[in-house]
Formats: sequence, structure tokens, C-alpha cells
Amino acid sequence: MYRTAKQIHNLIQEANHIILVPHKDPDGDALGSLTAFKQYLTRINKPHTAYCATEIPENFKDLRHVQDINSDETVWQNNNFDLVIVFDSGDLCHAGIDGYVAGLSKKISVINIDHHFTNEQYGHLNMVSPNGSSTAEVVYNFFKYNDIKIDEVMATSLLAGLITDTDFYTNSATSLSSLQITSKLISYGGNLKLIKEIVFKNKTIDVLKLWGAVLSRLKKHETLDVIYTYMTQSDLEKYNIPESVSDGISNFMNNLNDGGICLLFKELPDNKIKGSFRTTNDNFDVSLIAKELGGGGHKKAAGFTIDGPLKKAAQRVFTTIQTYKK
Ligand SMILES: [Mn+2]
Repeated sequence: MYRTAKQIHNLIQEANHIILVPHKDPDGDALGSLTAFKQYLTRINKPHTAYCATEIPENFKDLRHVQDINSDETVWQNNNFDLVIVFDSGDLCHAGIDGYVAGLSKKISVINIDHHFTNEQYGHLNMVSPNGSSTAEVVYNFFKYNDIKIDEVMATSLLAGLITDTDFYTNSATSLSSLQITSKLISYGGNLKLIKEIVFKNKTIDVLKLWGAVLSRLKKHETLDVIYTYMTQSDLEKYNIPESVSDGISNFMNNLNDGGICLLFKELPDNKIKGSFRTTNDNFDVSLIAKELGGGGHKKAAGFTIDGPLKKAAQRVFTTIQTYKK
């Protein structure tokens, strides 16, 4: 990991123009890691652009540099750029840039900075630590290995990643190193209060009403020991809420003291169904089930997207869990 961090540092020094990319529908870890990096590149006067394939959730706009991330795909025609750094994405498709990268006629390098267990090692350089709590932890190590000073802006951004992925130090990603790094980041001036407000205290009355509707449909699949529910497009329309804002529900379901696996189905506009697994049970590695369904993630939190409609998708997922359990 130390050697990779050094190699990445060299590539950055040599690069003319760098494109930074988080995964689609980015969360606090993807955005925190990217903006910490953006602060570093700004400080060393390295030309760069931050690109996201989808819109950024509204609540992150107060995090420094988030407003400078754009979805303008013409960045991929910029003749000068020669390096892409992808954050918190197990594959290029999840980052929404597989098509752009495959279509480039010139030679560029891709750097993959991540912590997903299912990461496909798609980069020319891969700084991936499957045991890391967050991509923010990997970025923190990148800065440390290269003796890069972590300023207040970087510390605050990295806290956003750690707090998001450990669900405020409650889920199984919470580790000794995540807590040690957090205390370091606070000592560097990281603004924990701001991050708490950005990541958690961000729910409107309508969002909580939507949660209520979704949670009122909770069911238990007795044979599989799966607790599940679903959210439809008409739910989102009714409460006038973008899909990305509904993200916390699956984490909240993890508070249940019942069931082996929690599962949330979300209907997408294109008749696809997005599923999110959560578990706190040591007997399950939900990333393996998600992978089987074409998705990926972590042992205790993973997701996938498959064809709808809902009923058909649910059937397929239950069959897959059944096979996994055998
Ligand atoms: Mn992450």
C-alpha cells in the first residue's frame, strides 16, 4: 500500500490535468474523499476537474469544493487531461464513466482509490483496502505516506467519509483505525459538528413521511430470515423527493433486533430495481449475494440493480439468497 501511494504521488506530479470522479449518486464517503483530494490538488496548483455522472445530493452543498463538481461530460474531450482518479467505486460502471474511458483514443492512466471488498482492480494503480472503514481512510493513508499536510478543509472532508461509512461509529466498519484517524482529523481542525449536520441532520418532514410509508410495509420472509420492504416511484412523486435523499432507510433498518438480513427494494424510473442489503449478523456476507446479482459492496452492506418489475425482482433475489444459504 505504501509503495502504491508513492507511485500514485509520482503520477500526480507528472500529470498535466487530472479528472476526479466519485461513484454515481455519491455519498459522504465518495464526496469527502474527492473533496479532500481536490483541496490537495488546489494547494499544489495542479490543474484538475471534478466530474460526477449524476447530480450531487443537495445536503452536501456546504462541504467545501462540492459546488465545483460538475456533470458536464465535455470534460472527457479536454485534450490536456491524462489522469483519472476514481473514488469509492468498485468498478468503472458504478462511477458512470466506463463508456467515456473505453471511448478515449489517447493514453491516460486510471487510479482506483477504494475500500470495497468486491473492487475489480480496474486501475493502472489500485489503492484498495477492503478492510478499510471507508475510502476516506485510504485517502488519509495516501496523505500520510506522502507526508502531505492535512489541513482543516481536508480533515473536515475526510470526517464526512468516516462518519458516513461507519454510520457515526455504530456499524461493523467501525474499527480501531477509523477511531484513531477520526481523533487525528479533529486535532487537525476537522469540523465534526458541520459533518454531523450534513450527513445526519438533513431530513425534511417529507423525507420522514416517506420513510414512514416505506417502513409501514416491512415484512419478514420467515424461511430466509430476511426483513424487507420497498419504495416505489409513486412514493417519491407523492412526497416530491429525489431518490438519492432516501438513502438512510436501509441503514436505519439495521437497527432491527430481528432477522438475519435487511433488504430494501427501490423502484427506479427505467423499470429497474435497486436493492440494498444490510446485516449485522456474522453468518452473512451480503457482498457475495449482491455480486451474484451483478452488484457489489461490503460484507455487511451491499447493493445491486436488476430488471423489474418489483415482484419479479424480489422473486429473483429471494431465490439467490436461498442458493447462497445452502
Ligand atoms: Mn465508502
